[in-house]
Amino acid sequence: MASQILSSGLDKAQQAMGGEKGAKLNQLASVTKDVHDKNARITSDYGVKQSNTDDWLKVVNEDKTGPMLLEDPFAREKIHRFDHERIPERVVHARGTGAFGKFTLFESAADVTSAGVLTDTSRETPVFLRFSTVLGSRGSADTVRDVRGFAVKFYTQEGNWDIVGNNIPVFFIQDAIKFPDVIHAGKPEPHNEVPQAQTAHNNFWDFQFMHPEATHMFLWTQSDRAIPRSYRMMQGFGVNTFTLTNSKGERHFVKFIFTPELGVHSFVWDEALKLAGQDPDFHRKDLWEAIENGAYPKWKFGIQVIPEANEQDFDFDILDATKVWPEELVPIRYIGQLELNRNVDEFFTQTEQVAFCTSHVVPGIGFSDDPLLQGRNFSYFDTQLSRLGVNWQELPINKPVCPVMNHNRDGAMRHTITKGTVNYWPNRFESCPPAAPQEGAYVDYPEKIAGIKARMRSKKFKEHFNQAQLFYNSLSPPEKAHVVGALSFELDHCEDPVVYKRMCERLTEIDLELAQQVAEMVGGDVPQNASRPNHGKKAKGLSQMDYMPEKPTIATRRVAIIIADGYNPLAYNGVKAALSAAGALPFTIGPRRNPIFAAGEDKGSGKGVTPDHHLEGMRSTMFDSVFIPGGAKSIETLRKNGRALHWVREAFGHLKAIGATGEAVSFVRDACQLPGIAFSNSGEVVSSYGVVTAEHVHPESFKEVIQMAKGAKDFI
Ligand code: HDD
Repeated sequence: MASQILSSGLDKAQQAMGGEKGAKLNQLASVTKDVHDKNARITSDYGVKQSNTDDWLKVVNEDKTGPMLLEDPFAREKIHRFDHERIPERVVHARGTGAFGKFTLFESAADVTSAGVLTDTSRETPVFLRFSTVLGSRGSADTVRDVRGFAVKFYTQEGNWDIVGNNIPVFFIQDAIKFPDVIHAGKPEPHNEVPQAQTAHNNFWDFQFMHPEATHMFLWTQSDRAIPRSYRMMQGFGVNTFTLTNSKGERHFVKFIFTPELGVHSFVWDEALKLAGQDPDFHRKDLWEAIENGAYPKWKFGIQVIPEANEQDFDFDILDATKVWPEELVPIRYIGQLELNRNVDEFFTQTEQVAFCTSHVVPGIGFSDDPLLQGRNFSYFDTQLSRLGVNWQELPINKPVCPVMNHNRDGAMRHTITKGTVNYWPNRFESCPPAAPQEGAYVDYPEKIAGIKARMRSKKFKEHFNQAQLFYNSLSPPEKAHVVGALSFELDHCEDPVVYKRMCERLTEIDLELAQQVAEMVGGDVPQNASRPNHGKKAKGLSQMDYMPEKPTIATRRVAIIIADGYNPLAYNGVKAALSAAGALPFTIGPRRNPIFAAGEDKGSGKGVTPDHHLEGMRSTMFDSVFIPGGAKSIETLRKNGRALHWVREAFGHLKAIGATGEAVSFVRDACQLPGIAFSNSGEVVSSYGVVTAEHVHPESFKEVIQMAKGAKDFI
């Protein structure tokens, strides 16, 4: 039976990965049990089979009622286990989701590092990636405005390497000692625990004003980057400056970057707000759905490298985590690919128990004196001790795939049984000695340090606004408008005039027009002069418009097709087939989730189409695009349905691609009610403002709908 359990745990992806390349999944399979195993029976935790787990043992009278017996070991075990099911949630990044995958290299970085994972192009390194929001509790909504965590565990042959990154390349603070302050200020306020998973409150913005160093980062959080459409459509950044050392012992400073194959895309704010209530698990489900459908998300992995000798060549400090390294100065060298291809088997033991440490690096990779990183290196290990206990690295999801052996022992929940009579080094048997460098031991870089003990920052750390301006200037006009909207929303939620008025002043350090627009909206004093001139410089790679996919694609995009009885089957079937062929996910939506009949289809003998959902069950926000086929009777019904009308209007307001044929053209025109849009009124296919209409069903119209749906928001 044991081998059956093992092999049933080996799914297709794992078998495909095979051998050494499937090292992590094979390891996990050895501790995986299958609840669907036909031979499985309920036992107590101590292994005794149980006949009834529904009724507590009682002393019963003839009516079968009576007091329960404390004696019942099974009932007590079940309740006691339940009482202790929860562990502390992460103090930040509590809400998240994860998946397995692989990391491959297409170019060796042997010129800058000796790390096997970055030099051996024949390797397939297993990975686990956990995405998260930062401020919300474990049960909070996915789509809130927040930074997203992007934490990758590489199970390398030389030990685990963790990149604990975010989807934004900079951070709020420069020194780790400020971390508790920035998090306290962002989390719900202490007196009433309000608001949940929001930065739209007094304390957060008070902190931002008190810390000019946060200016660059808060601007990123007010941009579209903080409301991603999908975890699959955002970048990942290691943020901190690490180092790479090559086999000659030469050291380089490095930043790590992941760029998604699908491009970088976001919601509009209204969508994100609504989805937080309509589908709080939207991102979690989106990732799960894509992987289950075989649409494996992929990121290009890049490094930005600065030789040690060039550390002082820049007008910012390259160890300052509130700064990016502009690509014009330090190009990104893309050398690898990360792919996610397998969902977890169990959320708690995998996604919840996975634990990352910035301090976990492998030979060839090291730290820098980045004061945020140095503090992080202390914090992560420490937090795992309170969250998971001292033996957290023995948990299956955290366990390295290479051998682990040392003289660390004991502690709560120790699993490994280490045989032998000594638990210290050196010992008379010379058992378990340290490794030599040629055996792959980690070699510390012999950095020369001389200095005085002081609580200080370097001079360059004190400049806070140049890159905030650089970021703002690099945004496209719609992105800038979104920043104005976001700041206006957030500061409107601050009741204390001291907070919002000061923040309006702070914005004059970035851009006068930005400050004026926001001040006007939120009740600040509208400034007449900038605190400093905007230098006007721009850099590439900061606007997310720079990350449109190389090949525009509709793959994995969710498209709603709305029909009612009497719809035109030619248009419905044609668009549905075209969407599926292009890798999109079409969902049929009708007034009911019972068969809907096409024009000319006899209700008595016809089978009809059973919609995936009904109009009350879903909302336009859950889809990227909407198509409505014609059919006089169908459109007559939809015209009377407020939900259908609102669907089209809302989708248009959210800049989504909308397609309509035949009678649906006038329906969409009436729903959108915007004079500027052109509609088809004869045989032609017309595309206007993301709305594609065709009076006649025509293969061209399907193509055009798909083309438009590939990027309506970006296109508009
Ligand atoms: Fe952190 C979790 C990312 C600064 C202390 N952090 C955590 C996670 C991510 C980040 C993605 C979730 C990991 C997971 O999925 O389990 N943190 C960052 C980035 C930072 C950063 C990109 C800036 C460059 N963090 C930072 C500082 C400190 C911490 C300066 C403390 C001095 N972070 C923690 C933590 C957490 C954490 C308290 C909570 C749960 C955990 O570590 O495992 O230790």
